[in-house]
Amino acid sequence: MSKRGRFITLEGGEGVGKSTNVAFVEAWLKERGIEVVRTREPGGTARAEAIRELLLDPSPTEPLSVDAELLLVFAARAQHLAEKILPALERGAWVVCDRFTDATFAYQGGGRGIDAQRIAQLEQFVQRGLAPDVTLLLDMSPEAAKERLEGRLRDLNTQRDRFEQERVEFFMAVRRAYLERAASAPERFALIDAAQPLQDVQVALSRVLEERVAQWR
Ligand code: Z5A
Repeated sequence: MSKRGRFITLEGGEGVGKSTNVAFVEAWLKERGIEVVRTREPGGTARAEAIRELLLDPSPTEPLSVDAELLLVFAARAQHLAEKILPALERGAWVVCDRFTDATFAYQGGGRGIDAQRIAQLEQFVQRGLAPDVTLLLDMSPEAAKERLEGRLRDLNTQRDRFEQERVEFFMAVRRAYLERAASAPERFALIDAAQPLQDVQVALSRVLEERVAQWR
């Protein structure tokens, strides 16, 4: 039987460089001969991506209730776990995921104000104890991250999604919640300064990966 794979997540506010660095982490692991499944949340499978559409839809005609948002996030996660994450880990592949449940504690908890214990109940129900082996938290000020995204929104001429329309106070609360979670589980989290030039961010990520891979192999 193959050894269970490792589960690596990247977290942080919008525009901190998660998508860019998920690709970097995937390439770094593949260069070392590791089978990698790269994925993201909300989403990662066809049905979970359909739920993502509902979550991001900025249509003002029917506001999404805070509880419905929380349950949709976990419905997408349940599907993602069953269809993609758990089968990959079980066959020995490593999973690199752009956001996971820490995002729920940060956005629905810190941002929307849902009690962390309620989120933890759903986490237990859906994940049955599964947690990432390491979480790479890319941290920078929301104002600076927003500036990065403004350029992209202008270049691509795209509409802001439901979360991108939130005010800076929302993203400050999200950042605080992420930092509190990192402080409460320092053995799982690696905190990376995402305001550095990309090359320096990736040097920092490589250091963490080298250390963890050496421990795990
Ligand atoms: N959400 C939730 O509420 N609850 C949950 O449980 C989960 C999610 C799982 C969609 O996520 C939304 O779902 C999310 C929270 C919610 N909304 N928000 N906010 P998403 O991951 O798709 O959304 P996102 O965070 O907005 O992704 P993003 O805008 O693509 O940001 P990113 O992936 O962190 O950044 P990036 O695309 O890699 O980089 C942004 C730009 O900066 C790009 O032009 C890069 O080339 C540039 N960049 C990257 N790094 C650097 C450095 N170091 N220097 C300079 N420029 C850089």
